[in-house]
Amino acid sequence: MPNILITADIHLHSNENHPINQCFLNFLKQEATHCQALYLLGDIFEMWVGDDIGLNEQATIIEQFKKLTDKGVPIYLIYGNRDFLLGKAFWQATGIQHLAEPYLLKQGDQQFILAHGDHLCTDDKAYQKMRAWFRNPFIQWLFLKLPKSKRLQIGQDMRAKSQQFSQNKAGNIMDVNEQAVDDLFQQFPEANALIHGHTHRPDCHKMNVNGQSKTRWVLGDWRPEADYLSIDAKGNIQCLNTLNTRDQIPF
Ligand SMILES: [Mn+2]
Repeated sequence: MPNILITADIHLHSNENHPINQCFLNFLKQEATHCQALYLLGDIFEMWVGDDIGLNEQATIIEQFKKLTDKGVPIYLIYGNRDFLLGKAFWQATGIQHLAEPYLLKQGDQQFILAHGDHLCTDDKAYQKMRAWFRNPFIQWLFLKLPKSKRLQIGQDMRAKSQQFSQNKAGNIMDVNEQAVDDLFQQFPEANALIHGHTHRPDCHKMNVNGQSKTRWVLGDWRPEADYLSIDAKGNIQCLNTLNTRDQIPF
């Protein structure tokens, strides 16, 4: 039986010819073609300021998603902090299904909590405030009423600001908060592992919650290694990478 594949934080560029886009396209055409299901844990796109813009810019990737779902490969997506405006036209064009986070995935005897991961970074108070604001449906509705050029401008400004803030903030503030992770495991006591992205700190952390050993898998951002997790029918999980993108992807 084919495996479940999970990845996150591709941050696909608006230019389709960008090496990261080509690398992800190859992943969809090769590794993902025979999988049981593909789970995308947010920030698949670097910026998404409306389906009317994104579906055009990302036409090649969209078409490949559609080919896969038409072929019977289910694809599921959790919003990231950059692509939470993916809307109805996107789901229709791709056949991808949206999952609310946290999502509990069951495979074999194992259960996995899936999330983008940004809501676990509770030490970054300013970010959490901003997140609540942008996730407000009324704010989103207003934003999507703006002309394309204005939305692109705002998106680019926010991107630049976020890069600037990240450089000035202490590293630990932008990582997940241990208590928040602990709370999430308490909420899903049957889960053996948590899988998330967002922090771009790929790792496999072992921890103890109420005397039980748990694992926290953190997916990287495909720079330089195009990481993904593969879960077999029994629920065994392993980290793989499709290729080393070190020489291809400008930082
Ligand atoms: Mn993110």
